[in-house]
Amino acid sequence: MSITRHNWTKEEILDLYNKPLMELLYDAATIHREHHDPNTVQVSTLLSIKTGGCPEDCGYCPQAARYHTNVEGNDLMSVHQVKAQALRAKASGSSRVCMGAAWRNVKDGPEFDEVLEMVRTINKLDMEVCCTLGMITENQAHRLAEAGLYAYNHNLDSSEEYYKEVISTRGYQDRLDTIDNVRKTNVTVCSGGIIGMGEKSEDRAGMLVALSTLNPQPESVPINALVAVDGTPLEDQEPVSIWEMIRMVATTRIVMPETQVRLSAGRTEMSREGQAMCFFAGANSIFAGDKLLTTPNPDVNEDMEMFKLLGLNPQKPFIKKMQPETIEAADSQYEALGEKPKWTRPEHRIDRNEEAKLKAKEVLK
Ligand code: SAM
Ligand code: DTB
Ligand code: SF4
Repeated sequence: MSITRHNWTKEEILDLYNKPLMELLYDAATIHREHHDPNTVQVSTLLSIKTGGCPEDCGYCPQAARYHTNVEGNDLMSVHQVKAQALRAKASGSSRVCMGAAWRNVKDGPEFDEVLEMVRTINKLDMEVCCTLGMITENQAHRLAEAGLYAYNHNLDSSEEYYKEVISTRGYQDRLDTIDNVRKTNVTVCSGGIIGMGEKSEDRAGMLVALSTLNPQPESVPINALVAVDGTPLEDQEPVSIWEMIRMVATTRIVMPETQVRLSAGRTEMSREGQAMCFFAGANSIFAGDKLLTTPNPDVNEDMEMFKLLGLNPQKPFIKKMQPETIEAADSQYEALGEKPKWTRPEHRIDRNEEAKLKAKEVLK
């Protein structure tokens, strides 16, 4: 049985990533079988509860207000709408709903109170609830935990070095601090990243060092292939090849044997054979539903056909960890503190982000 190590070095991880493919696949598949049922894949559905208009400058993101993309911004969805979508997701075989908001960080107030009510509502449907709302304080993490949150998604997205080439409105440490805040509760951590942003293999290894040296390691690690969206600074990035995705999944599996590795954005560009290789290499989770947050994802029926073809079964909820209890707002131990945390804003210049911003101004004139 392989043990979970928290001292992986970049060199060791690069050596794994660059191994002859058949050896890498064999090692990853062996470790996968020691820790997981290889025929079970966890299925999550994404729900964009607050779309677009984000103040951040993430170079990959179609929801950043400063770039000119075709994303239509929306106010926060209602609890009623969220419940209806969650029921649909459950009926189509999802065990988890992941609610995403285009926020830099959570602010205490009526909108966060609504999100807490959404968490309570979905947990009562006996589905795992995940949120990805940007940076959160320890108090906000406790309030989410009390509502019945199962997981919090907060990606490191790349190595610390390459992060600076992609985002200037916050720092890597802000991300790590939020993960730390989540770890002070019973909520599980979901954190991964994106490949195909122009980073080197060293950066991919660097991101895996940052994730695998967390103790405990994240319970889920999403590996996204960049969806290059028109109007974003990364619109012209070449798509990553499936071989890089397979290598990344396999390496992630080896360095984080117990985590659920999620084959995330980018599946519309992947063949069934390519995805099957990723499952063989240790991916055991996907996002299902015809939309990710704002971009397309394979049709649910086609995914279920693929599962049938490969003999895969959707994972039942709360297999890895017990269902959290939901505490009603009236019985809460934690009140809104109205804190004004000092998340950083390095604001170093990233030329391609500036160009995309100027181009957007021209288009909007
Ligand atoms: N605003 C919050 C944040 O940044 O943490 C939550 C939502 S944000 C859209 C969640 C994650 O989506 C990002 O960390 C990134 O990994 C992923 N993402 C966003 N745009 C993407 C794209 N074009 N391609 C692949 N992944 C993307
Ligand atoms: C994650 O790692 N990938 C998801 C989820 N966590 C929030 C988001 C992918 C977004 C892809 C671009 C879009 O649809 O806007
Ligand atoms: Fe905003 Fe998150 Fe998109 Fe960055 S990734 S622009 S923080 S929604």
